[in-house]
Amino acid sequence: VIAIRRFPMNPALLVSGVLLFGCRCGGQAPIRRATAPVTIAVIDDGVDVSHPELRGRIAGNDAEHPGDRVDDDHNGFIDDVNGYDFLEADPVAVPNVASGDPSHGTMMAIVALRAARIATHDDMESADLIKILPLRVADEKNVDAVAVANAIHYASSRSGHSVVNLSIGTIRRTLPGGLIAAIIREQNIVFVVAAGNRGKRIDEIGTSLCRIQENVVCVAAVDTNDRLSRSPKASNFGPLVELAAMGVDVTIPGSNGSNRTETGTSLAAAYVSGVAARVWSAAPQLNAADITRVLCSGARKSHVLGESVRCGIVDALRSLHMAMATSREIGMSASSVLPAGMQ
Ligand SMILES: [Ca+2]
Ligand SMILES: [Ca+2]
Repeated sequence: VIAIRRFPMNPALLVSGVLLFGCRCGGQAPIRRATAPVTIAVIDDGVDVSHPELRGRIAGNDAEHPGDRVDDDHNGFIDDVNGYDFLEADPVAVPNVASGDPSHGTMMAIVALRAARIATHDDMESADLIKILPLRVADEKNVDAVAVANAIHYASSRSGHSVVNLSIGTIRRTLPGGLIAAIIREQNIVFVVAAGNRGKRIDEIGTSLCRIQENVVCVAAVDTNDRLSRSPKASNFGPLVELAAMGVDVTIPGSNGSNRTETGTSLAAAYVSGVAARVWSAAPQLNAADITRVLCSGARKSHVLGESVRCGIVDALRSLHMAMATSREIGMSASSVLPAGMQ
């Protein structure tokens, strides 16, 4: 358990609208509430914005009037009120699914929002600050790397902090230079990338986005016993993978009321995206690099998982507490010095 000391209220933090809450660590501690909006851009195969769990949780665009085929906010995208479809150059980023089953992107959105809320026992008011931005770049078969780069650029143009969820697996053949550049360019975004489901060491896969270290958090999938997911969705692993998160037999609600279970590193990445957004929302003074650091330093070590990932299993509360401590350092000394033990 991370000890959080009580400390005097800092006027600098009050000015920024952030109140520090004490922590009764070890019990149902009052944790720092979400205070700032954070967007989770789901760069995927589209999100069903009418899914019961996503109603009211989509990052809108008030400056854009829907359905009039006019780019009201002059951002280059017509009628982009619920994200954008970069595959079809269309305002409607909904997936092509005929059945009631949620698309991959819809599942990512649901898992991310649940992680943001449940991991910290949030009230709805806090949860409401975290919203999904659907950006479609893939159909059922292929990911369009150019569309991904464009979607990243679009996400960066939105106000407030952004987490980008990239549960799109490895790119075939080679990693496009344009996509790498698009990620590295956006140092104010936390990118959360799925490690992939081939059961391999990431450093042996030349085309993995996890090879980009800068501002990318790579996530492996584990079950409730901290074991990496197994075939046919065997989690990749290795020193280039920072975190592991729950990604085995995750219950996903369909839009028609039925449930199904899913396994894979995509789900684990979405979980971490939700946690990252929640932590950032409570500590908006932190930058993207700070958030990736507190996710890593707050991660739980597991003897079962061992050295399969670099930092451990994502732990929302511990990371939140570390973010608080880091915010305090920033507020008091105007520097981003991290407490001892962080990296
Ligand atoms: Ca527009
Ligand atoms: Ca319009």
